[in-house]
Amino acid sequence: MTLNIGVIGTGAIGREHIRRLSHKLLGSRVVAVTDINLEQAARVVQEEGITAEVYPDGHALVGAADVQAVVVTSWGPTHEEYVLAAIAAGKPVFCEKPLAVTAEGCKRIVEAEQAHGKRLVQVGFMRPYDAGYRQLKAVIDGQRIGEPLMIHAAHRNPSVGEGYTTDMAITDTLIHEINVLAWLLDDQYVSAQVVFPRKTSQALAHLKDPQVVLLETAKGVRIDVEIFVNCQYGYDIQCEVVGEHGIARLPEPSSVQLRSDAKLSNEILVDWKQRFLLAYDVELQAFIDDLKAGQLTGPSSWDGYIAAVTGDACVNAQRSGTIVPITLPTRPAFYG
Ligand code: NAI
Ligand code: ISE
Repeated sequence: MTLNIGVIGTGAIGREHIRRLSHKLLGSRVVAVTDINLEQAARVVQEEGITAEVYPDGHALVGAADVQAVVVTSWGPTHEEYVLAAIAAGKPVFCEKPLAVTAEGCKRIVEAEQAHGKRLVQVGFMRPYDAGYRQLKAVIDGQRIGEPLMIHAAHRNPSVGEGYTTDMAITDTLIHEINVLAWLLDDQYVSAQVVFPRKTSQALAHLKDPQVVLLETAKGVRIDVEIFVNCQYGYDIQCEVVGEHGIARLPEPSSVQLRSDAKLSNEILVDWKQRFLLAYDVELQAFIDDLKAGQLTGPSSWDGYIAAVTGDACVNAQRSGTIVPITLPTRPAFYG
């Protein structure tokens, strides 16, 4: 049985997901799309060679009789509205990060989903589906380096647009490390601090870039994450776990080692589309397969809420310059 999916937002990642849901993954097809730019939506349908109806807005798409599941890839501030609409319609929904732009918004989704009585939401935290992060977790869980003591991480984008703001380094970018590092360590955060190194001349006037976020976990692990979104040279994700008797590093994406012109070089990827291509495939295939099996098991609304609570503390730390305590609520039994 093929899952009929409606996609809200046909921009960069929306088009990527439409392509994988239509031509790459097993058991799904896109039957409906929408975007506030309806011309773009129609163009994507035509260029991707799919038979999908273009709906006037997200609510019409959610209500469409042939839409069995919803994928939300519109701008972050619109996510809460559409996820709540899908829950109200009793339809499963895959929502790209962030689940909502505030912790309160995420909490409203958690409450609505619990009132519905069954999990309907998967959040687009794809890094736990990345093969490199899974290998890293296997090393940690296998006690290959002893107990983790520190993590040194970096999240580097080559550049960002003029609409990218200092707090988005947390809510739009660091949110991936917030999610994946807690998963890696099976731990949770207790405090956050943000420091600002010398600003790069490549950042627009309004943007503080780079930033270094210092996190402490309940088990006492100290984490530093460099966020540098105008690094120029490429899209570079680094993660090094320092344990009691060893160090484990996130594998570099595989690339040919070139010896030429008296140089030794490897290519560096330039954006998230390629760097996490397979992870996006795996997370969405898991969404499809879980729905067929009758139970979602991927990143939940609760994970989205916890990430937002942690993100809010980091934004507070950006603004205050102080160490901000993080108090996370207890996970309800509903979320396993
Ligand atoms: P984008 O700007 O390329 O695409 C967003 C699309 O949503 C645009 O076409 C816009 O017209 C449409 N849109 C905005 N408001 C809408 C509404 N009310 N109803 C319907 N369509 C609406 O942005 P991008 O980069 O594709 O990001 C979209 C979302 O995906 C963001 O939340 C972002 O955080 C997330 N994302 C996640 C990534 C990941 O690694 N998991 C990577 C890139 C984006
Ligand atoms: C973007 O929205 C993503 O989620 C990418 O994975 C991240 O690397 C980038 O910084 C965000 O803007």
